[in-house]
Amino acid sequence: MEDGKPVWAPHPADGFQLGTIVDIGSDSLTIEPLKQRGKTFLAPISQVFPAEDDVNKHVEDNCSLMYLNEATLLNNIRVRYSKDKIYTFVANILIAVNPYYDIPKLYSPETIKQYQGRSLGTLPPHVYAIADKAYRDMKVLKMSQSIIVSGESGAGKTENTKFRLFFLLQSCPPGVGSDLHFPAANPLLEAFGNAKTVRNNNSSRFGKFVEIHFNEKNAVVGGFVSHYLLEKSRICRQGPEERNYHIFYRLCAGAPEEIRQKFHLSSPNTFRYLNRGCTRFFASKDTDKQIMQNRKSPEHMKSGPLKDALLDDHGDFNRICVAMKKIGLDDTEKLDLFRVVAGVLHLGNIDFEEAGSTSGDKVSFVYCCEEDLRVSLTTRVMLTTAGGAKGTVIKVPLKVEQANNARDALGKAVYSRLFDHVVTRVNQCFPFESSANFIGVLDIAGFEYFEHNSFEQFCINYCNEKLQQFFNERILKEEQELYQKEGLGVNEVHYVDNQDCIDLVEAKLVGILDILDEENRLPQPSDQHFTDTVHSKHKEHFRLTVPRKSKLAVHRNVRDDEGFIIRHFAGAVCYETTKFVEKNNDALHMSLECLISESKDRFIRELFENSNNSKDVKQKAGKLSFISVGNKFKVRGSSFIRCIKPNLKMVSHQFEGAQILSQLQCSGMVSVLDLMQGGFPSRAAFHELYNMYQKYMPPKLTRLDPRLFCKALFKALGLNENDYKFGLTRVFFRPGKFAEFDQIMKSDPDHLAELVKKVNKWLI
Ligand code: AOV
Ligand code: MG
Repeated sequence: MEDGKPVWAPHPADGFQLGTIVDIGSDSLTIEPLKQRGKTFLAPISQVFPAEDDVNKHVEDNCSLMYLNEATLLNNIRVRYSKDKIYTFVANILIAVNPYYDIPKLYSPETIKQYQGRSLGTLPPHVYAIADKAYRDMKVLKMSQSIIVSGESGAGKTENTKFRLFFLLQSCPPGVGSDLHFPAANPLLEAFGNAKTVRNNNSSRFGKFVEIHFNEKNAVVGGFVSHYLLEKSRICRQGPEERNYHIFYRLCAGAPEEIRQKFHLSSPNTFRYLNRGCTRFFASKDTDKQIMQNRKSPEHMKSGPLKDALLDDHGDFNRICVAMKKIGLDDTEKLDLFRVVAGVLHLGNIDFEEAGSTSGDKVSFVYCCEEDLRVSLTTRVMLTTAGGAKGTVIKVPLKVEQANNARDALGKAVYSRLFDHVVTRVNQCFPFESSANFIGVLDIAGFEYFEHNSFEQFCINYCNEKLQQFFNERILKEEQELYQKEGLGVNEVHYVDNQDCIDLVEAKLVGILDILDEENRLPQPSDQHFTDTVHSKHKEHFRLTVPRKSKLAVHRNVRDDEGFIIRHFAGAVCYETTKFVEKNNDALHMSLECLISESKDRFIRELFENSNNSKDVKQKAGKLSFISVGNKFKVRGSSFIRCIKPNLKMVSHQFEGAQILSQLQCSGMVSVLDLMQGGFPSRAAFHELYNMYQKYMPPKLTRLDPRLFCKALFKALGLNENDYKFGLTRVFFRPGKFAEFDQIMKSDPDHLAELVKKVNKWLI
């Protein structure tokens, strides 16, 4: 960094600010901000970065900047965002900022046409460019492809996924699958698997991997959706200002009168499973009893159903009915789904503390007779071995809290089976012929870090840790391998391997997941014992620490070590382990299992029959299915999209630099930049350069083969030999140098004539 030249220095709100260095200390710099002359502040050396000469300039591929660092990347994205250019490349990785409004024509059919069959980099960055590259790579390499999208909640993963699928379906030659009902399947999956959260009004609470299958002729022949890790805790309880899955409210708001009567539907605020996310009336410390009383207060009754101003539950109900019809669900199947949804709501209203509750009879229309349900929820069947009389059945009464838990476990089990069924049903509507290859699109919840983090965040962050590893392997390792293959003689590329963090979670026996499963098998499992075991098995683990008192105990009245901190690739997260055991254990106790298998409702029985009955398999289903999806996307060619949320308010035209910067850091982009800055981020194949420039060059030069052509051209131009390197098949450029070269070659005709003269002179 030169004296007097502007640099990027940390800024609390904007991420970075321009300034100049006025003094240099041993590990910090004194900076004078450009906007506040005369004032200075200290900044750690490691957080001050060189700025480009023109900070208002933006580039489509961030690698064509001279200085590749987090500050110039943030600035490039900022300038582009202000001009509605939400997509930016960093080499082959696409960064997508959520605009929070519809940018005119950005996704129009004309735009689709433009991007079909065009090489990456020839048109401005776009999600269509990534989709087209996947399709072309599949065709040329005859290999399945995956597109992996990540980013935090509300960053635009799901929207971008829809655009990509749409592009692919529009772009390939017509096959049996060209009328694939993906567009209709989406609203259905979202109705059952998405919910309003504080971060996103339409947050996907499950991960999905969508495959589009192609035949030898590259025509679409089928599709398949896999899902995993549906957030089950939401079914019974939601955080402040959050909602349960959309379908519950839509059914309450939009169902026609006959369905309302048949399923005893009323306004959402009369159901325990729906009314606890609303903090207007209930403080989170309220007990169940208080909540029930408040619910009957005149103030609450007046307010009407729990309605969100931004969500049109009534209209959305009609839209899912249309979608159901499109994918071929008949009226009976539709009613089956609605009946179970209503059943879950009524189940939630069963009270154990108040005698004479009337909700049991309503739930019985789905499950079984009221008496059986009551008995099964309040007692537990156990087999005794007392006195050698093996197999005597006794009924043990449950405490109120245990009965509440049994009720909630049943609600979660039923709803998650219902969701499995919806996905299966959606898959049945896709045609499926034998396919040659597929393009898979992975959309999972991004890294999450809240004030309080529980089992859900633990699972999501573990998935992201695995994705990050894959990203490292693909981007960083492959880069290194390419340098080697091309004989560039570049030093080893450094990156932080996160295998140790993954092992901490998934290793056999000693991994956190196995310790948790083991805890569940104990006669009296407890969160505290589980936490202690985790700490005792990993005393000196680099990735694991005991939270300090200040972190946990202050907020909740818990022992100061009830939890653990994991040092993830994207930062340390403190998990509170209260309820880990319960959340991991979705198994129903035996009497509920029996009850369900004898349900008088055919559909309910089927939901449970179809699943594997082995308890262990059931328990692990969520995790296993992720691991299998993990293997699916791993073996193929892949592209990455990093989605960015511009602000927490979820509004357009607002760029909150500091929190965007932290997303870039979390997504591993900063290590990519480090790699690029030290390496050769831009590259072009010899034959491409030859094709591009031969028409301007004298015949003597164009008679050379592409490699020699390039060598001669570079020499003739007098390019600095430190700025590029010749590999076996392509030339590699230092950051910013390809852009310079391109600038020279694209200059005006007069200049070009000069250039040709230069080349000619050199040739002689
Ligand atoms: P997510 O999938 O990344 O969050 P979404 O894709 O649901 O986020 O996007 C959130 C909202 O942002 C959408 O409902 C749109 O209103 C808006 N949005 C996103 N992308 C665009 C775009 N390209 N153009 C216009 N609006 C957009 V989560 O599933 O919560 O992790 O769990
Ligand atoms: Mg989503």
